[in-house]
Amino acid sequence: MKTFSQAAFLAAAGRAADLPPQGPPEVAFAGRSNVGKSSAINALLDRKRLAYTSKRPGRTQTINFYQLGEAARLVDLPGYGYARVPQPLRAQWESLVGAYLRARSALVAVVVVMDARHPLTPLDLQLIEWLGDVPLLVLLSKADKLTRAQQAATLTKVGSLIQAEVRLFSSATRQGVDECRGLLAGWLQAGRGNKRPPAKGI
Ligand SMILES: Nc1nc2c(ncn2[C@@H]2O[C@H](COP(=O)(O)OP(=O)(O)OP(=O)(O)O)[C@@H](O)[C@H]2O)c(=O)[nH]1
Ligand SMILES: [Mg+2]
Repeated sequence: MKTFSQAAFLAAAGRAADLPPQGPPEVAFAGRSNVGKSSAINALLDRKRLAYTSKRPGRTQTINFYQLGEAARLVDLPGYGYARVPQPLRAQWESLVGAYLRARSALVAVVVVMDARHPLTPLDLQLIEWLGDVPLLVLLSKADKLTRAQQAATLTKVGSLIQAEVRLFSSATRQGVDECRGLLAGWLQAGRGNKRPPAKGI
């Protein structure tokens, strides 16, 4: 999909009321804080700093929308599970991200990013269960931190436990980038005529 190289920032929403109107099919990136969601979006779009990244967890606090040409959007979600975020902010995360994931009929697939060294945390599993049957891609990120043998073992383990596409990924070495583009392009193209119904309660 050539639109991966035609990305532009579209909008940031800090409250559900600020979400931009629905448009073309969207794929959202969810996962724990600091696992590399924003870095994965930059790698897929071949841009260094379109999505803001940081060594400190909790960098992305708004839902950020990136437009790919006319035909698609990628959506960077704030991370969850960062223990030092105060309780009211966690409630804000739930109301913002929950509202988005529940009601967005343009959402055709979700990428759940997990650190390949610590996959399938309880919060990851809760999210996946809640998402129900939306097409799912699990990215095992920071794969460059694992040996080849560890990568293979992690891929097999996660693939056997989760009903989803599962891929090793590294924004640092670009491992997995082309394959993920292919998967996402397929979902985005199919999604043009086939938007999902809204999910029920969180
Ligand atoms: N070695 C390595 N480091 C990575 C990779 N991807 C991201 N990082 C680093 O991990 C840190 C967090 O990356 P982000 O992309 O900001 O993570 P995020 O999931 O968007 O984090 P929040 O917005 O806080 O939820 C940064 O220091 C990145 O440079 C990767 O593939 N390999
Ligand atoms: Mg981020």
